[in-house]
Amino acid sequence: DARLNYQYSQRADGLSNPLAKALLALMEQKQSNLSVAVDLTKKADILALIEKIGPFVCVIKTHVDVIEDFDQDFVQQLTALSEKHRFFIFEDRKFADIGNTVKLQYSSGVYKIASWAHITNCHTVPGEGIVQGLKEVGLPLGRGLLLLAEMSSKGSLATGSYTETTLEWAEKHSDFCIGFIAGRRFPNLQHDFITMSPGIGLDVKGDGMGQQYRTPHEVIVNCGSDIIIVGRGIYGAGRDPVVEAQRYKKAGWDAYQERLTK
Ligand code: 5FU
Repeated sequence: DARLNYQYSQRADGLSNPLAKALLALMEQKQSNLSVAVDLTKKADILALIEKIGPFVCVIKTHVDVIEDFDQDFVQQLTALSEKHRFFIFEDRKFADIGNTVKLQYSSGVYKIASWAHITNCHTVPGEGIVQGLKEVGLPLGRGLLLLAEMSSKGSLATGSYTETTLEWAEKHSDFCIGFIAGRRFPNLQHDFITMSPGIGLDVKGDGMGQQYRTPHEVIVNCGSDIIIVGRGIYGAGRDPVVEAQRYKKAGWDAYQERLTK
């Protein structure tokens, strides 16, 4: 796959979605392929963490349904931080229902995810209609979708023909699908896609609840992924998030540089 040796910014031509192009350009500008998963439950804690690590990331990944005091002000402050520090917002919602329902879940309710999240994702277990439903809402707003082609957790059922069919739907909806959540790059696809990999850790191998960690080098150099997603490795107990964000940013970027010269 020749595109493994392309710079991120050179890959923009292979993707039609404008948000995907902007993300690839930003990664090159900020020299960051680091996405941080900010899985904290208090609005103030999340915003304070993002204020500190924002300069080092290309994407901030949220789970807004775990925030105890979520409100519209959180969205405004998060959006302001994304403009100040220049990162994209990825709500890791993992939609998993029929097209009509996910349209409502994406656009409406308490969270109104489509109104502020540049990127969201979905499972493909309900069939292709989930992509169609999300696309009806997200494409006119300039959003991008990641399909969960694989998961990092032990025993995941997203393998084999499930993963293969997921790739087909991404190809078919490449105007809206910007890439995959997966542990590796998928070869021989017609379009280019951005691969984002969770389950990244430099110090530990797992969390005792099924999470499995691999290093930035392993996923980016050996497996061809594009963006590392790191959560507790950055903000976990006893860690200095600024030190860790810089450490993971460097590990991710060094791995990418190594891949370019392979
Ligand atoms: F799709 C996935 C997956 O396959 N594995 C994950 O771990 C998503 N995740 C998310 O990445 C998960 O919901 C957390 O938000 C984050 C990983 O956090 P950690 O603290 O680095 O384990």
